[in-house]
Amino acid sequence: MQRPDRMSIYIYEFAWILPSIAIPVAMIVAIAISAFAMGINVQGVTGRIDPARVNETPPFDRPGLRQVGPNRYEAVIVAEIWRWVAATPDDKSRRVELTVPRGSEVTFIVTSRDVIHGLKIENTDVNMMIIPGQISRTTARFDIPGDYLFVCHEYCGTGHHFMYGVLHVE
Ligand SMILES: [Cu+2]
Repeated sequence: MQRPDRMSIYIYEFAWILPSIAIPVAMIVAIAISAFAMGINVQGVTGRIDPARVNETPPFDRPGLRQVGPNRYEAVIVAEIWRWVAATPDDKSRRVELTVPRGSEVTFIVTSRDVIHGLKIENTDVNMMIIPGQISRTTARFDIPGDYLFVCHEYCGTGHHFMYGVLHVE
């Protein structure tokens, strides 16, 4: 093997340097293509809201579940430390329970009043960041009866583990 002088790089060194630059570059290109060319974005963000005026801003002035068509429901939910509000703003119960018939399509419209939360509903694709100032929206279909736990999946303070509710599918 050739003895290296100050300016040369061993071929083995180069074999590691090249992929350690090429792999991150390829990943950044892949993220840019998926975000800008294919339009793949974080689930749900559909609008902006003044987080200080959640109570006065529709639809969050009337949180809760409502039927909007045959087998179609809208669940308007406000996240705050440390509960999901899906009833009148003065309802102090920590646990939210929503009930829909089997085969329902439920659109979740969610925002946060204070800090960053996350909404994850078990056994569904619903997995959204709930960020103050943003309205997150997603739709899921519930064909299998049962209780679907929904939780906050973004650590939001000491009461984070209390932040859960249940969607009953009858
Ligand atoms: Cu949390």
